[in-house]
Amino acid sequence: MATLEQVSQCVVDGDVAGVQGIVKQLIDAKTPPMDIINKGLVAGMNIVAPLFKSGEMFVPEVMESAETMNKGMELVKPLILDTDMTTKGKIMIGTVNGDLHDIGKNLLIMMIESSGYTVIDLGVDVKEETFVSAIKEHQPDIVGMSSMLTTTMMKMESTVAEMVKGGVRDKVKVIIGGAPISPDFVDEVKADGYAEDASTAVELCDRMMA
Ligand code: B1M
Repeated sequence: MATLEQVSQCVVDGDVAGVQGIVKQLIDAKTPPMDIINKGLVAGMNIVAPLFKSGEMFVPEVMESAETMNKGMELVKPLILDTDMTTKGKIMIGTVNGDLHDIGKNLLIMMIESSGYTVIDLGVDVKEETFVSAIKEHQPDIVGMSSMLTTTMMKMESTVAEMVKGGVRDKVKVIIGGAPISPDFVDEVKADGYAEDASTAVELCDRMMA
């Protein structure tokens, strides 16, 4: 019988080939999909993070862990999406200019989509001008920016400034998040809201759309 600990271990080991077999067994055994995400896949990344920080794991190994996490998510994602739901609003999300981290953003997108929003994923390393042209093209209700590096978090401010310059700032609500971001950063970059994780981001969007 497969366990959630085995899923975490696959992520830690970067076992891209093995993770889907274990996740499939858990799905067949009716394990709640959010447990597979939070207690399996994300729990594994939470083991990886301090090992990376302390130098016990290196970039190529962490990339394998990220790939393993994404492989596992592929199987769980359809289970938490309700395709018949009418959309609650349109949310555009991207990782800021210079930043390539996308695991948190992808998890965020999954949770937001599964709660009934239409999501436009701008990907990673999104330039300030790209946010602005995409707002003009898609006219989202909310724009979310993710940053994982202290060296890229100020790109949130330059992106908001570019939105002002492009005449679209007052047409959207701006929300921010990511490991180095704190609630008081909202005022600094002239955003509208902060969420510390994917679930609170959904609550924040719901409050903003109410
Ligand atoms: Co990077 N990395 N990394 N990395 N990496 C961190 C962020 C770091 C803290 C590791 C450390 O402890 N030293 C550190 C940043 C230090 C700092 O700036 N102070 C760091 C560094 C230094 C780097 C490089 C510079 C390393 C190098 O090359 N020497 C490099 C930078 C590349 C670049 O972006 N230009 C780099 C590269 C990488 C990998 C490619 C190896 C890989 C990314 C793979 C990928 O994303 N596809 C990677 C990873 C995996 C990490 C850690 C270990 C894990 C991040 C993660 O995926 N967590 C990370 C350590 C850490 O975070 N403690 C680290 C799991 C994920 C579910 O959580 O992303 O936090 P998280 O997302 C959460 C919340 O933050 C929140 O909700 C999410 C879900 O609950 N959230 C939002 C995120 N965005 C939000 C937006 C919102 C709301 C909530 O509203 C819009």
